[in-house]
Amino acid sequence: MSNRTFTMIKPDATANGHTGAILAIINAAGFRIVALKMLHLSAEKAGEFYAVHKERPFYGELVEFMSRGPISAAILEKENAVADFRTLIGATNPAQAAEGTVRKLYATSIGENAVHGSDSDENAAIEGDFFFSKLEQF
Ligand code: 3AN
Repeated sequence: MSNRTFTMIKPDATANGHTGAILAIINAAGFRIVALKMLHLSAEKAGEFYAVHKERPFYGELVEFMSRGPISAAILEKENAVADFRTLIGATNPAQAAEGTVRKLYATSIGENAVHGSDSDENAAIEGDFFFSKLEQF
């Protein structure tokens, strides 16, 4: 089991001014931020990041949304990081997200759901390396 996961604060949460609040929740839950940057993905880069979802009906919408405005990307460290972070952010659909989770607090829909969290140790490493060189991971 790895102790790292990867997250993005998505364009909706960024535009709504929730970046600081979400980072504070992440820290308060015991995650250490070991890489962090704010950037605006091109549609091409967003499409590359979400290539695993290429065949899903919402792929075009997802790429359009993720390239709509700036995001914050981060690598987080904590024991059992992947599973614990998914618990912290809540269900993909905010209507089903548990009370107190980041998506319950800040997501507006299943598509615009405030944050991303890796779904496996393997993907956490791939996704972190997509955004950060080894020199930028502490
Ligand atoms: P999660 O981010 O909770 O792991 P996935 O991997 O099923 O969820 O989906 C990846 C992203 O695709 C979600 N974060 C969400 O932004 C978007 N998405 C998932 N399902 C839908 C849907 N039915 N309609 C629009 N966007 C969706």
